[in-house]
Amino acid sequence: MGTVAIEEVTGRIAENLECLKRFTATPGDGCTRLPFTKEARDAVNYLREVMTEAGLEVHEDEAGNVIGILKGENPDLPCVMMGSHYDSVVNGGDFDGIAGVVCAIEAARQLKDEGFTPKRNFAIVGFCDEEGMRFGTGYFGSGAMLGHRDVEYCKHYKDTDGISIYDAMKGYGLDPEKIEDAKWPEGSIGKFLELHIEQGPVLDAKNIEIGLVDCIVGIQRYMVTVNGRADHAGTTPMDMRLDAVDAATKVISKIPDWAREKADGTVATIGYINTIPGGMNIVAEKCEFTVDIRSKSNDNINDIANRIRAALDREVKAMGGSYDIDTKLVIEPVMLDEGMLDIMEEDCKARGYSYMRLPSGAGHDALEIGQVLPTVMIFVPSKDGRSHCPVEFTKYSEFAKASVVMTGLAKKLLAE
Ligand code: HGY
Ligand code: MN
Ligand code: MN
Ligand code: MN
Repeated sequence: MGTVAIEEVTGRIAENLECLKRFTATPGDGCTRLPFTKEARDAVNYLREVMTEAGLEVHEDEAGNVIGILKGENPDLPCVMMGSHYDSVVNGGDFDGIAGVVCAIEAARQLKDEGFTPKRNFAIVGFCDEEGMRFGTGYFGSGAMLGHRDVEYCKHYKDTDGISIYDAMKGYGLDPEKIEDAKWPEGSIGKFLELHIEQGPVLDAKNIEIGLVDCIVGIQRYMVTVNGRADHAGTTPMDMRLDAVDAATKVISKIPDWAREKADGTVATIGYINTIPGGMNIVAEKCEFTVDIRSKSNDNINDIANRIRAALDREVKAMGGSYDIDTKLVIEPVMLDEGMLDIMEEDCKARGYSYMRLPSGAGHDALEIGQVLPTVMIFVPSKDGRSHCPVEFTKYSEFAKASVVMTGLAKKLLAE
């Protein structure tokens, strides 16, 4: 059996992704597929069907990941794993994460269609809750696979309705007490490959077809709550207030400049601000806000996090209140595997695909897995660099090109 025509690869990827667009809580307004929801369940059921049709042995683990195995001659060898996440942000795009899951299934289909029998297992994974959108965390499924998530973690983090990961998992039909069973045995995963949209402007602006990702930024995420005192907005003199918003905004307004000053791509984002009780004629008792800091330099991230703490000490003390910081995520930058990047670079040259090496400013399951295993990513262009919004777009033919290049890498690794 010969290699699969690129047109057929394009068609199969398109069919799967067009079907998956249905599984959103906000039809007509982007993809909203949060973990442990009906939309997640429907998407996983569809992925199970497609994995089964592709000849994979399918199961779901205790963390909500969906896994399809293309059996190798010697299943005891460390497997080659390829995948991405099936969850999304709110009102996000139709390709972030899920396209990497579909292209991983397509890689297995291509190898089966060629009659290729791998020496070792080829594990195709759709990860649960990479985004951290619902609970403010991130990399839940990939972290659990590595043994980095436990029952206490599941009980601690809650969504804005006060539902913990623990209770959300139970509602989804999982047993959170067994979360640690999602860990794969030491040494059972050899290498991890992830295909993903760039989510930034570089490839599209340079009209380059393939991104070979050489590093992924580190990320720190916090939920800060400034505690003041609720008072009447009309009768309370300015010098008698414990105004949580006044203190919080004095800190918030400084954070973007601290990132800009680094002048090396470091970024800091305040994505969520909320006041409690939230009345226009009530001096806010509390002001909560998220901080998302990213950089290729871990020192830069730590420096900005420390400056935030120092500013909170100063401004909140002056206001007479207090503050709490809930640490949601701390993950260091990761360098990806040069050897695997070189193999894909040679293949791009042979196929005549334009390519470039570039860093990832977005976090990915590869960021979590790359902390401990040889990992590589391949990017496809994002139209106008837009992502995490309904206009996110990549041509299916662009996915197909990256898919055949990553499948070529997988085939080499599976033949060893
Ligand atoms: O936030 C991110 O970078 C990713 O999309 N989860
Ligand atoms: Mn993603
Ligand atoms: Mn994302
Ligand atoms: Mn990501």
